[in-house]
Amino acid sequence: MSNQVLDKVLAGLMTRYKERVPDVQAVINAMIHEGVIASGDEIENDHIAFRTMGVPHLGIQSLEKIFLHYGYTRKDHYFFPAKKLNAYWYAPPSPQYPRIFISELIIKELTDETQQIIRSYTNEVTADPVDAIDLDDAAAVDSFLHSGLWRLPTLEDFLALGKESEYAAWVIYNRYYLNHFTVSVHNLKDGYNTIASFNTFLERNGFKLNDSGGKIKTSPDGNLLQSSTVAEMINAAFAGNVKHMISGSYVEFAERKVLQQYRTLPANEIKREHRREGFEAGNADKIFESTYASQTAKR
Ligand code: OOG
Ligand code: NI
Repeated sequence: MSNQVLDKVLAGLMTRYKERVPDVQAVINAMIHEGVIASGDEIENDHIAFRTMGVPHLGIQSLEKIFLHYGYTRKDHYFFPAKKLNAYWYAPPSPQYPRIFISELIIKELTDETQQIIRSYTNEVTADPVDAIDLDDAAAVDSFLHSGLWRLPTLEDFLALGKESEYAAWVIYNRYYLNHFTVSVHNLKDGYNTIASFNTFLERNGFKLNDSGGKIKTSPDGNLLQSSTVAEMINAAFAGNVKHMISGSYVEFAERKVLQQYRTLPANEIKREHRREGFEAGNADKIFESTYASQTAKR
């Protein structure tokens, strides 16, 4: 079942994302060049991800309303104590749509100074902005996702936030821009259908991978394997038109293995529901670092 409004909202997110992250088209071109796909439309998008500030009127509870309206279902919760983040993943209304991963910074656990900087921006939002949008109007949702929720930050505030939470600094500037999309590798041809072989292909083509905790992040059950590029740098314009290079977004890759009980099924009968679902906190914890200076320094 397809939903034209959701199709348009997802297309709008992908358009902005591709403009900000040249690696997206570069990965697609490399896949075409090596005969893995004939066009970018063949890529299965495993999931997309957003980051939010956990304050009244914003955060997960606000952003999720958009996707719940399109038939997404909230699934498991994940908690990242060191990074002070909560997250949920959302299952799509039908399998042709990507899963969604939304995380949120737990503001009240930060130092007073950092909280004060964040609230000086987020306090400009005095009612849940999603409640004011007609969610059946794709253009309205698209413009909401790509417009400022608060004033343009100063570079000084951005740098101060980054000292305590690189996630906070990322969100204050990048807001709801797509954090990543995810190439599903398990249905690709042999030589490309595992994370190990796909990483080899990526590195052969010059892409830089996040190596926090190792280049391959593996769930304890062994069935969800993920990797990601280090975020693309963008020449950000701060208040007063002060320019500074900061982390933008990145590209992720995921391999979901067929669950043990379905391994005897013929290959052509394997569908999404036969593979490992959901996410994994241990993998995610390291993937977040794709936008952190410790990783982007590798560019
Ligand atoms: C999300 C990191 C986690 C996953 O697939 O586990 C993630 C982020 O960087 O905002 O994408
Ligand atoms: Ni992800």
